[in-house]
This record gives sequence, structure tokens and C-alpha cells, in this order.
Amino acid sequence: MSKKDYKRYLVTAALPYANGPVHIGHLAGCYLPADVYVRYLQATGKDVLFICGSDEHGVPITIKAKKEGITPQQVVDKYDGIMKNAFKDFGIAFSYYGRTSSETHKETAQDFFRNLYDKGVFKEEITQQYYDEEAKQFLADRYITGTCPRCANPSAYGDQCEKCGTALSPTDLINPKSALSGAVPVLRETKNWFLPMGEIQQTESFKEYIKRFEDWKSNIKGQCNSWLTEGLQSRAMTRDLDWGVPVPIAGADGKVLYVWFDAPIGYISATKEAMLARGQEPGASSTSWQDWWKDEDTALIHFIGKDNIVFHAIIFPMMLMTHGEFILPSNVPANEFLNLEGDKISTSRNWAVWLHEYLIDFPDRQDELRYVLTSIAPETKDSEFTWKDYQTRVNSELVSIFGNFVNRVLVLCDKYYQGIVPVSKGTLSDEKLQAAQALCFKQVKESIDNLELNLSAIKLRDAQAEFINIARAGNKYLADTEPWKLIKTDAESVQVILVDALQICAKLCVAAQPFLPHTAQKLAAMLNLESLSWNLLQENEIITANHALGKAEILYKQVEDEDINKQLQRLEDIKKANSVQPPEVSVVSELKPPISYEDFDKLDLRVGKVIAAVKVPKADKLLNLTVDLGFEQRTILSGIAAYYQPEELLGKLVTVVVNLAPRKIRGIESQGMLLMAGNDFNKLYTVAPEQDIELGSIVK
Ligand code: B3M
Ligand code: ZN
Repeated sequence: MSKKDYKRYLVTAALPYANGPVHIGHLAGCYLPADVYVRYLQATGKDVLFICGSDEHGVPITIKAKKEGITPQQVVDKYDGIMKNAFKDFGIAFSYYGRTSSETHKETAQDFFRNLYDKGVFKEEITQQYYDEEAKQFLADRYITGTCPRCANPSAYGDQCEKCGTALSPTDLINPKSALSGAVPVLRETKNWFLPMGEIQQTESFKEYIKRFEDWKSNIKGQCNSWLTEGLQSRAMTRDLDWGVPVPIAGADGKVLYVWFDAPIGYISATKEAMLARGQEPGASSTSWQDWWKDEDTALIHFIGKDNIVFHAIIFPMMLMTHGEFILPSNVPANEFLNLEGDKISTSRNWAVWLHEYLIDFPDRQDELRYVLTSIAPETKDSEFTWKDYQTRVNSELVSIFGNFVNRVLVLCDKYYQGIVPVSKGTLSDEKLQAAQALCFKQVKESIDNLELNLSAIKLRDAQAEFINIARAGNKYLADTEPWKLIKTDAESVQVILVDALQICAKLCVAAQPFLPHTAQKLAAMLNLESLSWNLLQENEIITANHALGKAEILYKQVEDEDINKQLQRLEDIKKANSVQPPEVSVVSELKPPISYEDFDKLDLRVGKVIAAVKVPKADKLLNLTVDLGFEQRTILSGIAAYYQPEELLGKLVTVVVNLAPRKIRGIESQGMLLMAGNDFNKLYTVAPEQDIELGSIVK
């Protein structure tokens, strides 16, 4: 970030679409890093507001509603609750979680739009859009399906073909159809309001703003620079749709704000609501929402996933900038994607670990998942979650290092001192013990320094690794000094060692807060600590003599093989279910012009049987078939290698055009042609009589 010390920190996490539950990819990519960072800022005594909420507009929600046969409002009501609870369960401690369907949001977004409109920022443009005359509405890109011009996939969408990945415009589709009514849509003129991003890109204030990218993560810089180099295009900030915030100007009936115009304003409206709620708390300080959004002493930090980069790093700042009263983001930490067991996480394919389901199988083990997800956070590149790795990290790091260290210290203190912290004499008797102590302190101090550094640079993976290093140093200290043996010969030194170890436990408790908030609470109770201020990390003595410790408890349970096998089995079942492909929607190809009976009668069609089949070398489409026609055997080359393995054809009855002039292909003479049924891009099937009849029979 450009400035070191801000007066306050406004941290936002992308508003998730309220059309599905939350999975580990969401958590790892955005909400967990935001939460870790916020908890760190709070522990250091910073004034922080952590804002999120449900994004309740946009086409995906209307599509979900159609699919489930309910209204968009019912969809968002359902998922808003589910998402909110999942976040809460995992300790994602938003100061406020709003909804973009709220009245405050509608007003805020409309005011914002009107402000830009009055300033003449938008360009009005008339464009041609598909319109469904039966459903009487314009169609969003996602509402138009048709055949992909690239790969002939018959169910491509107006914005993208999911089969070949090509980005499309609705007018690229062959045989476009409305997903609402099935009708063939017609092009109609419509007026919309565009943000002239190309022009804004040229302004001095924008050029000044993008200097900030220099300090940001390289994925942001990379994506933004490639957009900027290509030159930005104007983008419509209004849409012809009936679900969203109505466009608040005359002549815009039936139009709503573009979801990416209204959603980021959701951060502002949620801040307003948060301040309203805070103002009603007894004895609350009177912070206004404007302090958070309009004072240069506020750091505005947007945590997002990489698919949201351009909206947060370019479009929203352009909106804020043209409005003029708002601060611009100080940082936009974007993460890459998390994969699951070798495959992309996908809601539609149910390829995910859902947060609410995880908690059913692993009750009260939120911190274990938080820990693993931070360890593998996709901070600089895509990363992967596997259950095996989950098990290894929990068992060998949380259980064996951190949990084990804390437990040994507390159990020994209970055993030797009945849980009352002894007076430490401060010096160890023997040189070897002194060396172990010095080494431990050195390692702990280094780790704490790095931890702080990494946290403020938002390198949370490294920071968490430093946290574990503190426990590792503590563990080593115990292993090197063996207080359980020493107690018989040198009880005074044992007091020193265990008091040292207790200070390390207390530091771990403080340092655990951002990453493992549930553990930190538990441990604070075990150590009977009241304050967990981050400053304590720099203190030599956090726990003083005669302090009464709480009851020791096991922090983490071992993850057993059967725990993860169950999860792997579940994924295996999903994979199986997914591999059963639903039948593809077929398109009726255009009919050919009529022919006379005489023309048809010229064809000589006969029943034959495939008696040999081999691939044609270096021709991946061709099979070389020997077909028995009863009266003779023929060699026929057929372009069906993509649909049949040679051996599948052996013994099959087929229909052959026997009077087609022979043709040489790849040096082999093909003496006829097989009839096949189907669409080339899908699957072709042989055509045969329904009974095993005499070879050479006429087909007519
Ligand atoms: N709802 C996209 C998403 O959930 C979008 C983010 C809005 S942030 C203002 O990935
Ligand atoms: Zn395609």
C-alpha cells in the first residue's frame, strides 16, 4: 500500500451471488484471506470495518429461479441465509453483511447513477438486441442459446460456448433460440447508457490512479495492464432486464442497472447500514459512513478472486473517480483459483467441498479447514486441495507441532505446579540448556518478526508458516531440554523452561487469532489470558508468577484415514454421476430441396455385413472396412473412426450405397459408402434392417 499508517481500514470481500452455497474455493480465494487480514488489523488495535453482503441481482439469479420454478426473490432469500450462516460458522467476522436487495442499496445505487448521469458521464447509445416476442422482453446474453459457430455445440450460450470455451456475442449463434420461451428471437433497437471507459482511461486522474498498481500483486498488474494496453471499450451500465435496481431516469422503463454497476456500490450501502446499526448501539462512537468512504486517511482494500479483477481495479475506481467524492482503493488483493482433487471446482457439477457439508462430517473443526486453506491459499497461482494433503497438514502440523506443544506444556505445569505458574529463577544451570534456550528465543523472535512483515504485506501463507515455526521452536526447546527427565535432578531449571514455554504458548495464542480464531479462544481459556493484544508478541513476560492456568484440553484431533476415505468416496460417486452424460439437445439441420423419384431410384442400396475393420494409418477419421454383400465383398473407407472402434463394427449389418462411383482415398480404392444416422458433431450410428436378413437385400 502506498501509505504506511492509515487512520482506518475499510476492508471488503467480494459480494457473493446469492444463487448457491459457499464452498472451499470461495473461502480460500477471498473470504478467509480477508478475515485473516482483518483479524490481524484488529489485534493490532486498528480501526477496521469489514464489509460484505449478498449480491442479489444479475442474470444467474434469474436463471436459477427459472430452473427451480421460484421467483428471483425467493432464490436470494434462500441463499442469503445459507451463505451468511456458513461464513459465521467459519468465523468470517464481517462487521456487517448486507444485501443488494435492500432499500438503502437501491437508493444509494440510484443516487450514484443519477450523479454520473447529471454530470454527463454516460454516453447514450442505441444498439440492436435480441428480443423475445412471446415473452415480451429483451434477452440477456445468457438467455439465448444456439449452435456454436466454432464447434457446433447445439447448446451454446449468447455469451460463451461452454464446450469449446469461445467467448461469443448473441448474434454469433446459429439458430438462436430464447431460453425463456423457445421462440426465435428478433433484433430490436434499444437505448442504453454506457460508461466511456476508453475516454476515462485517457484522463490524468486515471493515469495517476494506476500508478498504485506498482505496489499491488502481480496478477492484478498483469490483467489490468493487458486490458489497458488493448484499450478499454465503453460498457453499458444499464440492461434491459426486469430483475435489478431500476434505472432512475426518465425514458428508462423496463431497464435496470448493470449488476456490476450496482454490486460494488453494495459496499457503500452496506457501510451506511453498518453505521446506522452501530449508531443505535449504546455508547457507540459516532462514525459516519462518509468517514469510511470520503477521507483520504482511510485505506480501502478489496479482497476478491481473480475473475473479479477488472471490475474492482478498473471499472469501480472509474465510477468512484467520475463521481468525484470518493476515495480509490489502496489495494486489491486478488487470489487465483483453488482446484479440488485434480479438477476445477464447479457448482453445477457439484465438484466442491461445501462448507455446510464439511461441518456435518467435521463438527467443530473449522480451524483445521481454515489452517489448510491458508497453507495452500492460491496467492500467486492456482493451487489444489486434496483430502490426503488436508489429513497430512492437520496431523503433522496442527496436531503434532502446535497442539502437541501446548498440551505438553499445560499438562506438565498442571502436574508439577497444579496449574499455578511458578516463579522462574531466570537462569538455567547448565550450558547445554542455556544454548537450547538461546536458540529457541532466537527462532521465536525471527518468526514473530517475519509474521508481522508477512501479514502487513498480505502474504498470509508465509505468515501462517511463521506462526507454526514458533510452535516448532517451542517443541524443539522441550525436546532438547527434556523437563520431564530433568525434574528429578534440577527442579529449578524445569521452572525456567516451563515458564519460558508458557510465554511461547501465550505468544502462539496471540498469533493464532487471525488464522485460527476458534483455537485462540480455546487456548486463551486454557492459559487464562484476558488480553490478546498483538503488542504482547514483543513482551518477554506475558504470563506472570502465581497466575492460575485454566484446564488443559486437546486442541486438535487426529484426522483418521476413514475420515478422508469417506470424503474421497463421495467425490468418486459424484464423478461417476457426472460421467453419465445427459442426452445432447439436437438441432434440426436444414432440409435439402426436393428431388424426383427418378433421382432417388438411381441409388442402389444393399444390406451388407462388416467382416473386417482396421484404422487407416495416418488418417485419424478413417476406418478401412471389408463389407460382405452376399454376392461379393467390398473395401469401403468410412469417416467414422471418431465414433466407432474397429472391433465394435465387426459383424454389424449396414446399409451400403453400392453404385457410388469408386474413389481412391489415401491410395486405397473405396467401393461404396455406408449410410449413417446422426449429427456429425455428436455421434453417428450405422443404419440396418431390424432383422438379420439375407446379405445383398435391396433397401428401398
Ligand atoms: N457477485 C461475482 C462473484 O460472486 C460478484 C462479485 C461482486 S463484488 C462487488 O464472483
Ligand atoms: Zn463451441
